[in-house]
Amino acid sequence: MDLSTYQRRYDLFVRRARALGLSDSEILAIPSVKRVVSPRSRWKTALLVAALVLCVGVVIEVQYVYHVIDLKSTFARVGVDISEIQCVVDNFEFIADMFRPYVDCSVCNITGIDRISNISQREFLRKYAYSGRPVVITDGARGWSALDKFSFEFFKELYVPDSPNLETTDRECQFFPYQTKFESLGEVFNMSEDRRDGVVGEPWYIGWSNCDSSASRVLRQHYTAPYFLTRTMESSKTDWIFMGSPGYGAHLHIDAIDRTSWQAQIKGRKEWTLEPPPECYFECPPLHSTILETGDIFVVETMKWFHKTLIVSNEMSITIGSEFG
Ligand SMILES: O=C(O)CCC(=O)C(=O)O
Repeated sequence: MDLSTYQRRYDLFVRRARALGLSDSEILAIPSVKRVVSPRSRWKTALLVAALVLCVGVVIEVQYVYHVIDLKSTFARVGVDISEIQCVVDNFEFIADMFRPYVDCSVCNITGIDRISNISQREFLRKYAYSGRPVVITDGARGWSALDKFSFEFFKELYVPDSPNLETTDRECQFFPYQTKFESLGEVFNMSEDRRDGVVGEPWYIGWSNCDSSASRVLRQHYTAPYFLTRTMESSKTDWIFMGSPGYGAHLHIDAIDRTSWQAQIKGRKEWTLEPPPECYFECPPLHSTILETGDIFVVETMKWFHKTLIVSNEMSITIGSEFG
């Protein structure tokens, strides 16, 4: 049927309705007439659904931020352990952020990042280990041969061709390309010397967790667990390495881990900026920052503080780190 046929039938319907004594407003109130006179277009319906979804999302997020709901225990009550599905969502940082545990906003009392040296294990334990208070230990890497030995070439030679670290398919071997196009550590080590040294191409920044046990043995010959950690706090056996060229670093993020991180600056200088988590925005100072010099160790709870980094030296930055708890 074409449009004019519809129009004729509609006019006929209206005439008959009037003849039956219905007023125009009564005719317009008939549902089928309403649909013809002001049809709700599809995009309006889609917009309505989108607005509804957005509102529900905002309400959940606000309730979460203000500690009204705890997604972890809410899911636990219906028998779902969300830490088990965490790996599925790890790459979706926004979702991972929603599943992180609450942060106790007592970190808002922290007014800056201390720089200290020669701290005893007892004092470290008392003041920094589990307090959420970030600290730089300026003699943290004292006596480590890593300071002389570690370089791009050192790591390139460390991993033999069939090392699981050179591929990204092994789940244990995490590789963070940040904003580069590298797909594996193997590709990083294949870059040209000019790209490596920042003579050509874009700056680069990558990180990886060592999952090669023979490489781990070699690495640990050049550094130990930091002197201020007690044996019971013992560092995890996973080493994290971050490396990159000047002017680049990690974007702002928060980690889905449950242990405190330490990171030693082995080469170059890197600025760390910390932001409180959103649930503490209104109570906390907006941010803290510090520059790690070669030989410094930074201790920070990266699951409490949003953090980003920037290499501020003219030379490449290399850091190595792990976790304790
Ligand atoms: O060292 C960096 O640049 C980033 C480290 C980091 O983001 C982390 O340990 O979570």
